Amino acid sequence: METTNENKDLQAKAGDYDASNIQALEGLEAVRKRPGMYIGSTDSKGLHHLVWEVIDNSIDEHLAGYCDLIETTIHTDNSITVRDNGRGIPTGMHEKLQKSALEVVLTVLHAGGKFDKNTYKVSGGLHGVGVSCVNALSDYLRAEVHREGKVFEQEYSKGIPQTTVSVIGESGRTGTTITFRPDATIFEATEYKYDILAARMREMAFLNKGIRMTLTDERETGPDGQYKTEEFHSEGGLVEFLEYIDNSKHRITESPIQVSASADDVVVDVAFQYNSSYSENVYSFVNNINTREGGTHVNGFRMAVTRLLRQYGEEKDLFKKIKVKPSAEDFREGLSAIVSVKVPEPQFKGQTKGELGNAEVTGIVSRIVGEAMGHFLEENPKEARKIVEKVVLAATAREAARKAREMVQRKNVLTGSGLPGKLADCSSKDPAESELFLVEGDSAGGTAKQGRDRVFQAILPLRGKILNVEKALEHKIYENEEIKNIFTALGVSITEDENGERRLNLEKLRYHKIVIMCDADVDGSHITTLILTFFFRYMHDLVKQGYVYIASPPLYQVKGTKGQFRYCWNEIERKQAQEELARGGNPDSVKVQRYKGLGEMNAEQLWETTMDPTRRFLRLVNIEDAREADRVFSMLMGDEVPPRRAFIEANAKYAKVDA
Ligand code: 0RA
Repeated sequence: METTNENKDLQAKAGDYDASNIQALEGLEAVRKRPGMYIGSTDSKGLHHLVWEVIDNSIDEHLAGYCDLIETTIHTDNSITVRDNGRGIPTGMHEKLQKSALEVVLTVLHAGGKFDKNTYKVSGGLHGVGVSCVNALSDYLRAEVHREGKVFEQEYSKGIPQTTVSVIGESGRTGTTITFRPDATIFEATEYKYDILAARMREMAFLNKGIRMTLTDERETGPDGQYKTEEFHSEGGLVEFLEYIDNSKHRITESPIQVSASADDVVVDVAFQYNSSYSENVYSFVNNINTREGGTHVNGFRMAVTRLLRQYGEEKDLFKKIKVKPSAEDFREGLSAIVSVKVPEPQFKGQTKGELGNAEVTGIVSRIVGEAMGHFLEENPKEARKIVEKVVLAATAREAARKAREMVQRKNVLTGSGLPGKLADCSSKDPAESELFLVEGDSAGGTAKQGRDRVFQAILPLRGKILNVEKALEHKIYENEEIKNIFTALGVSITEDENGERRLNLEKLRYHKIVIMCDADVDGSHITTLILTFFFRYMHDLVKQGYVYIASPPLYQVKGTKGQFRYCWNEIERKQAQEELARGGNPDSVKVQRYKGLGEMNAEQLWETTMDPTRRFLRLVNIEDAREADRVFSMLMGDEVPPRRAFIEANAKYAKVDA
């Protein structure tokens, strides 16, 4: 047979095609072999990451001005559908690779980014690896594209095409729909958590104003027979975000200070305000990703605020009342802010890559925020004065707190060992194996003392409501008996450097597990929230380093007729135990005891259910839990009534179950 030039061409292309297929397969094989390298982990976090990977692409379409709706559905088998109304993934022939662009996007690592002009992609971070990773890690994936009047479809399994790209109909709209089911042989966790998806979508809606995101859970049907569903949408953007996080706080300025500007390809969006609380609350983002540890953008923001306020206060001679110079920290008390930047090539630092490293960003943010702050102070002299008065108050309180702290610390030296009288210490002196239980109430404290293993478990009973940290001034906190006991029992102290920055000194920490043990009822959970709030505000590093835990006492004891019994931690276990213990007998003879408080258990029961390391459940508290406790707490205890009422009403049904 004769070989024409045309045929040669085709053969050459077929050769390229094979080669590109092999490359794509090798790429996706690498993702399956080392998924952690691409999506961080294969636990619940990695599982949820797959959803963000897909949604990020739809958000990119929004940023490019083509998409205003992203609908996400969790199906009963924990597969996910993300549907957007963007341009649709291109379906034409990719010249070089000789296959549909759709297939390229779905099989070639990082291919998504090569196509579009959007420069605000995340590199170095975990997002931005591309839909192809999701494809590789799914045992089923289907892509449907509406584009150029047609509907295209292709199906995959573990990244391998099961069909070619085919036209299955006509369409009058554009958009992409991706359905995927994570491969259960790769992920340890396969269950999607509604709350995790909802929280991040709420955040994305605030950060990308105008986008409409919906979340539907087909695993849950309401009383009306409809699936559980929610819509996230914000026209106000960062200002609304700020209102959401500061919801229960009493703000001292009329409306937030806001700035959106860009310089040198860095886009800066900031909203901030002062409230009457004592803590700083800065949420920061780079390319829509939360930078939990801040970084150069946050530094630039803080520098600008401090610089402008200091200048203003000095010019107007407003600091004359205080003996000490206001420290940087004094300018941050009661400051709430959202700092969001878009950076073309972000460098992430730190162990969790949660900190922006790009040095050039500090100056850019500082300049932009400084300018906006300058205008604000000039145009709003009344508000400016209120903010500076707050700084003066902070500096005064810091001075009083330092004196109070020194008193406490000096006293400890005078009383010898300095350990609180109420502490039942353990005999071990090795912090790594020692545990401190903070127990609500003297009576439960007594039971815990009898039940514990005294070699490595110490007990510190705390009386009732310790102290309302929200309202108390800092020096009052150090004067509070229970708080002082916690400090001295733990062996930690707070020191202040020459700039007025406070540090928690953990060198003499006496226990590496600090366990909060409260009743399993509404009061107990309030006290847990209160203690967590205290830790969040005053012992941040303790939480950050993973030393703080919450004990989980059982909710029920189910007793059979022959003396057999089971402890249960939830409703499912209770039902199971009731069925099992009744087996063959009369279900009514099975007795259920609801433990309302720790006091209803004897020492032995408390040991076997809640304290024995081989049988107990301890929940490690992370900084997000503590931050949420702080938020809930300011809502419950703060001075704004309406949000508190709304919260209590919304949670009334839970309160009843617990009561
Ligand atoms: C490559 C190029 C273009 C868009 C996309 C990919 C795209 C990917 C996803 C993933 C989920 N939804 C998506 N929407 C779009 C640009 C398209 C063009 O230039 O018309």
